[in-house]
Amino acid sequence: MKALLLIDIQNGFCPDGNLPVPDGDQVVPVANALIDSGRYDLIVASQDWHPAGHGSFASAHPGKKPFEMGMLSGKPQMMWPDHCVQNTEDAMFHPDLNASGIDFVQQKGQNPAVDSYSAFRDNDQAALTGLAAYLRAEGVTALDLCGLATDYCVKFSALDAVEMLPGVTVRFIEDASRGIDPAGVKAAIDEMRTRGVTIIGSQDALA
Ligand code: VGL
Ligand code: ZN
Repeated sequence: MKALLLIDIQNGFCPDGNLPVPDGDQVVPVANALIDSGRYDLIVASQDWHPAGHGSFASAHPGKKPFEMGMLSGKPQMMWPDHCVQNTEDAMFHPDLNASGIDFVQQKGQNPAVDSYSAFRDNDQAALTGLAAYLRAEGVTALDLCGLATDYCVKFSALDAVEMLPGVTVRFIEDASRGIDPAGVKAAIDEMRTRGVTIIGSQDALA
């Protein structure tokens, strides 16, 4: 059972969004080719889905500016611009993404007191989203992931997939992903590889 996990391909992370990832929209045609390829038995997408005033937003911390470090529930936290607020345009999937091909959507980041980069669990690892149980129940044995952003939500989702889905082959599709910071992207790819994630291109996934 082969699954594709599309991470946060939302307006908010594309060039006109509130937390734009450079060239974030360029993952859309690649993601569509993967969705339409017939290579996957199951297509899952995550959606960053914050309540207004979420604690990861700089605007919730007087005196803090976006992209500074701050604190959230006693832990260091990157202060983000307000982004992907539930039910807003910023939180919708990119309009060109073939969303009709998605079988299951996993929302995350609803708890205002903790951020959730991973589609599998909150950053403090206390609360699970239920995605691992869903993929296990579906009998998934191979998981390919891609999307936005490589150095945050894609990386943490890939590492959690390796840890929480023992026996499942996990691959990261590099050209179907974009990151926020070039040095962060390189470090993220190195870390994923070290932790057992195979790095591939979409041509490998489509082969
Ligand atoms: C993300 C920062 C904050 C992501 C989500 O999808 O990579 N990054 N929220
Ligand atoms: Zn977020």
